Amino acid sequence: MATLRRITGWAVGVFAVWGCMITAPANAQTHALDALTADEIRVATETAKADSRVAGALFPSITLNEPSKAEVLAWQPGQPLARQARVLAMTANGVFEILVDVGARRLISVTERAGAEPSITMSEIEGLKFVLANAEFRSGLQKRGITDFGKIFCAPFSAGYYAIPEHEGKRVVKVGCFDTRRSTTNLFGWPIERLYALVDLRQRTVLSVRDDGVVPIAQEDHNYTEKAVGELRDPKKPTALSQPLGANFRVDGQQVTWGRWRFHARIDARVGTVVSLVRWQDQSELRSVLYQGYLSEMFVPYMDADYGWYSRTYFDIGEYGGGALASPLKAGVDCPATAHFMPAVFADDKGEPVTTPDALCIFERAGGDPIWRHSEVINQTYEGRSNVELVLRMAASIGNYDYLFDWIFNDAGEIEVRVGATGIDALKGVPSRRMGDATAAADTRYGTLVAPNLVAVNHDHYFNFRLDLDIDGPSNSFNRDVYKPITLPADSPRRSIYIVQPEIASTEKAAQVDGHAGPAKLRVVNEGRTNQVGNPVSYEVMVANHAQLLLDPQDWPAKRARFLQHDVWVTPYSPVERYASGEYAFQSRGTDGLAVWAERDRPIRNQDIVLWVNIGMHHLTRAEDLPVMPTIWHSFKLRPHNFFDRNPAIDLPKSSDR
Ligand SMILES: [Cu+2]
Repeated sequence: MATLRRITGWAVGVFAVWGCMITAPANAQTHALDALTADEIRVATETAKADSRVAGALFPSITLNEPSKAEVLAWQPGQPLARQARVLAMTANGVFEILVDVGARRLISVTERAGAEPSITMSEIEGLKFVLANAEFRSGLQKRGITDFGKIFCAPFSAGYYAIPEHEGKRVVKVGCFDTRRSTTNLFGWPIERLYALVDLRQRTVLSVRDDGVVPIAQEDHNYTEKAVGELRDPKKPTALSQPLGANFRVDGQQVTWGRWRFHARIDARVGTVVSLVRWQDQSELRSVLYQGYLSEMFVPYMDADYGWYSRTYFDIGEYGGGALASPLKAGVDCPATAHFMPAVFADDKGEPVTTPDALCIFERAGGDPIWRHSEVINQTYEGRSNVELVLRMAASIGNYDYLFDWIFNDAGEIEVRVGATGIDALKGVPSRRMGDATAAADTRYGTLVAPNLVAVNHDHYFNFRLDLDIDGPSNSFNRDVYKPITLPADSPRRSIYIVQPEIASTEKAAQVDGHAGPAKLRVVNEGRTNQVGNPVSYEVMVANHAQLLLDPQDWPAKRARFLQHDVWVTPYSPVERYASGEYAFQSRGTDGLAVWAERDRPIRNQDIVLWVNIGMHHLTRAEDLPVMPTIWHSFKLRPHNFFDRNPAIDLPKSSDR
């Protein structure tokens, strides 16, 4: 194991677990940003229940209420620590935001939020069985040959917001079911199509049933166990990562040290992985890069006009919760066998703690790539170093889809954020079995026939990341290096080149970036600090995958997802501006969130600023997506730009090569 730099106040008593070094401080000290423990969740629930209005409430979320940024930055291990919980309570009468001082077991505040609709809770999903008591819905199922209602799975599809008068004041989902008679691993392969119940989750009533006619249920096997797949190819000889001397990272509670990098990582029930206090140990100085980063929202609009489908425009993070749906990672498949696994504790909607084992994994990987090299033909010299990176990973299973969320750190000071999409396409039952069928043209207007009786509906996936970059401290500016082609004077043999024009944005609107506006490099700059030759220090944000939302801006889903109007936004830091879709995404109306905040056009130069980066994809479906999709990755990268005086990976010794 390589020598690890010791961080002041950490690391006392070192022992090895799972092949990596875990340090147990003598006085186990909670970090200011640690997720709530099981005990803290219990105290939060108990304390919140002391308010009579909360009697009988469901708790859609109970999470850490972070100390202020100033407090976190000033805090040193060993100092007393205020621990607060943010409790969301939902009753038939209202929604309450409750702040609890967990240490003092004291109610700080209870605020009623009129009209707020929290994310869908597990109790609401489990309670959907009342739909099957509806005679019209039962009759619709029977018409489709379903007589055993124990052999179906009914899903709550969030119904969005469309200013439909009958929906006003209600907590609306559309319920559609799947035939599970043949199902082992795949719950979504046999849709019972064109039969939907519109449901009010609050009153637990069926508002209406829509039956647009019987569609045959798929007959083929869409499971994906080895047995279901059929003949298997010959097994491969093992290809495994091996770390015979142990790993090079250190995990201390929720703090991670690897190479020059130090950061804190927790899983939040709503947004999933939250990476905080990302810093680079530069000689004796711990230099700040990213105060905090997380996925603030996802948006997955389906492109199908039919009744059961037009409303499928999911805000997965705000409507369902990305972190609470973390699925345990399997060693040797989801993460290398050498990985270190960490559990996550969440609150269920009764306010009880629930532990998800192996929710996060951390591992190093050497992919056989050089981090840098040069071979010189003239004097026959060669120097190169291998790239080893550190990966922090979680996976969320949100309905039919599985998403992998990676934060990847390397020795060149770069951070890559990758989102992997796998799992099962949303499938629509159709009469067509082959493209030659008379019904095929109509059936495939909105998607691809991927198997007999199944169309995978076209859709998009968007991911909005909130990145509170603090490049050598909070006072930063947003700079766009615009590549500008110029024509050279007539006496020049060369006709054209480009020059680079830096443009520092003074306000929010000036900083909004649209990829189609032309090529530019985007950087967060600290204008108050320079590197050795006098250039201001900065980090570049390199976005590999933008996708443009093609919806009419006046269409309700687009109004609710206005954070997709620009590829990159910059706002001044505000602790209450946390999610691009606003605090409450379920049935939101576009009256909260990034686009609303940015309307103020606040000053952002030499301020504590936050970047909001959108990445996305159009998913034109295909046969290979079945029965489970091969993982497709989308990403962006944070990359130092004049932050250092030279290549920060230049000091890697040859003995690190793999
Ligand atoms: Cu997709």
